[in-house]
Amino acid sequence: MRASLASLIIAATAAGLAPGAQAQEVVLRGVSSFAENSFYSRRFEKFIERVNNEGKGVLRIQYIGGPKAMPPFEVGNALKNGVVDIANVTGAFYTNVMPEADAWKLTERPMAELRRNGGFDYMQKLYAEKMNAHFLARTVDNNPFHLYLNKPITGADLSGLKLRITPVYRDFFQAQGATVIQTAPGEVYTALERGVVDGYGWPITGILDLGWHEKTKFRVDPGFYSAEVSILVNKRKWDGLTPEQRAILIKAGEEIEAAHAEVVKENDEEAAKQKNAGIQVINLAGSTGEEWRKKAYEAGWAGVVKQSPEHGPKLKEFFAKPQ
Ligand code: 173
Repeated sequence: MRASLASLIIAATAAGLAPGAQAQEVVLRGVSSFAENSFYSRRFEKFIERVNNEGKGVLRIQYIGGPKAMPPFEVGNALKNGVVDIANVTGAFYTNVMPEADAWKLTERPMAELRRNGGFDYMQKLYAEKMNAHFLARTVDNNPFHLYLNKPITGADLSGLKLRITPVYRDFFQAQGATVIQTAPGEVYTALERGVVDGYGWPITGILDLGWHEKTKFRVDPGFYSAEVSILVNKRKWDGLTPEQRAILIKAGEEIEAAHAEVVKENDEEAAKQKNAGIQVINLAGSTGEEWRKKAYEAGWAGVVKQSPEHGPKLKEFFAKPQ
């Protein structure tokens, strides 16, 4: 009796591991580093819906939630260590794990081109080596960052201003003379309300979702860089998926990247909403504006190369606009 029970267990285990056996539904635990149902989570949330529809019985994403579930700057480590399996996160939030990830903000070529020119593959290798991660898809591109202020400026000089930053803006704003303090997005509203900061960096979209328009007087134009938010999968988990399971994720990811052009329309809609909310534009026109953008890229790349002397220059070759 005892022996036959043991042999049954062995047989059942072998069947479970045998190639070609019906795989069990895999559940991936997912988090977003942005507030649930806000602009920077919405594409990921649609992606989850799509995956869960197409993956019935094969693959499912269990959405744990946004920053209430996990602080944004901890998402990178949590993904690396397998505390979560899939994450919607921007490179600036995990420079502690992989400093090079912040370079995505400097891409001046579409992802489709980077996937052809070797730039994407170069990064994918770094994700595997440094972060135990598989880069699935970029959810946001074509989406410039701006400086938002409560005190007016007349030129590119930011000295005397205290600004909220993440690694995205640090090198640029400091080069222009600002004092900077890093906070997660969740702390921006209170920092503005209490006058702890005179302004902040943020992309063109999402301010109204977060209520920040109530505490914001000015937006500085032109914008600079291109916001990057992407879906990453823990590499061990990814490697353990069947081809069928991976195909579901790949397809849903490809659909997102194929729709990057749509972001431009959303940028324009959001600028109109900001205007209606009373946010005034400080337009650094003509050569001042050109200089502003030029300095942003110079300071940005200098920062990336300083953080990663080995990979920074290579990434610039792939990502920057051809000279
Ligand atoms: O400002 C930020 O918190 C930030 O770095 C960011 C990056 C991408 C999208 C939105 C915000």
